[in-house]
Amino acid sequence: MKVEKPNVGKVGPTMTPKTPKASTPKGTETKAVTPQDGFKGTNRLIFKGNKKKIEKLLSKYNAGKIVENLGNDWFVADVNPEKLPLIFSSAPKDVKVFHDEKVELIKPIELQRPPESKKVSKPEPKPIMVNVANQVINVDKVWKDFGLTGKGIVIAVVDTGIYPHEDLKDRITHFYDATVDKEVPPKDGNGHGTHVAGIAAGSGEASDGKIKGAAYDAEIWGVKVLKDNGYGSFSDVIRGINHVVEMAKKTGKTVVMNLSLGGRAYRPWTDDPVALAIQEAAKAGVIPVIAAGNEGPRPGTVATPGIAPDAITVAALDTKKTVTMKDDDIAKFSSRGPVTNAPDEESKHKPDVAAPGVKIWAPNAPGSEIDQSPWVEHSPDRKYVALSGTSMATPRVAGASALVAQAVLQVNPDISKQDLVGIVREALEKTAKPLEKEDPTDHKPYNDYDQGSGVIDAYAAVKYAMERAKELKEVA
Ligand SMILES: [Ca+2]
Repeated sequence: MKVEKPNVGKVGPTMTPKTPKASTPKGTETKAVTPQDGFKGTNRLIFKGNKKKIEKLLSKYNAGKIVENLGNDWFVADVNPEKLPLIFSSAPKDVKVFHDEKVELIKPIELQRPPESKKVSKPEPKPIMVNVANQVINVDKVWKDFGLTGKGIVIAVVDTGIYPHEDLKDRITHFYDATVDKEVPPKDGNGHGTHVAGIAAGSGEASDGKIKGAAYDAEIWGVKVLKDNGYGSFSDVIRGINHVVEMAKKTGKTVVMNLSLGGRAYRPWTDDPVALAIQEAAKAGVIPVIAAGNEGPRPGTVATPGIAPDAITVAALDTKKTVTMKDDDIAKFSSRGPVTNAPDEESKHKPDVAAPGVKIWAPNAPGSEIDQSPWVEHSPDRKYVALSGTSMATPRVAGASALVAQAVLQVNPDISKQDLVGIVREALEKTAKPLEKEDPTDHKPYNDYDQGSGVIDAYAAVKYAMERAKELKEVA
């Protein structure tokens, strides 16, 4: 019997990026930036390629020098602004050149209140709502029937950091601040990364188990790539991604990487450095789960690096706080496909799956920007906050991915990391349940540009993945 190898990506081995255009890409013209943005300047170029060749190119035109090594043959150089066009047009074919650009966390909806709503008084703290999210995607059934909890799997949270909340602190085994290139104790002055980590892997310790992440016994790595105000640069995000890949190689661990961040995607993924770094991570056996963005319901709003073909890109479901899916909708804010400027038909199709992302309770980082926001609802003890966004939908999928990966490794411990990436993705997509109703935002039936394959079903995905892992073991 011939068993098909899982498809790691939708696009296949199209890893050769196109040579960047000689002109300045649209949208990267000089912008007013301040150092507080976490963005270090418009004269910084990101290079991918052989260091000697890059140095030769820079010195030939006396254009500047390499100032940062981002890992995996990615570098940053400070370049004389007058020489920028020359460097773009003169780079050898095997050296890729990109502008360093600004990136930001995908802001929770609660923090995007229109100015007039500032008159509204802060919501009164209410008793903690039990999240229905784990039930909706059948994660609780995976815990109960299979005893899978994410144990032995790493979830790397590439975000604003992680506060050592009771629900998380015992399992944060590694913390790296990519914005200063240092290992430091876990911290999060923003609160976004803490909330995200809790949705992926929180134990529920501070809530008697009420507010749990999907993979509540997974190991957690925190990678801070965004400043406390939520902004950062492509270069720091690439450094963070490469750090996760290096750590995965060094430890041999199975790693799911969550990115609830993004920037406007105005170029094909083949010309986008962060999307390319994600592609490399997936090829190296790391499972990338990425938020679609909160720019919906307008079509063509999926953010980068969510446009990367090998990313599992996540849309936000509004469960209406009920377990039944009959009343569910894709959240209005959830970014919709098709991917703009996709280089081919296949990579137009994003997002990939959907998961609950409206009013999600998860750990609060005390003193953080989110904690201090007057628009955010807290639990009475202030241990948890409720937030909405594709940022909140994504880590639930990352947690479910960890459960699926754990199941696959139980059946087939010798499976290659690349096959594992492919099986996790395939299992989540093939078993997802699409909403079969009208999207109230455009009065058309929901399609795959709204919800991808549909709402994930962790239980069905685990069963599917175990079968596939068994098949692969038999042919090995
Ligand atoms: Ca519902």
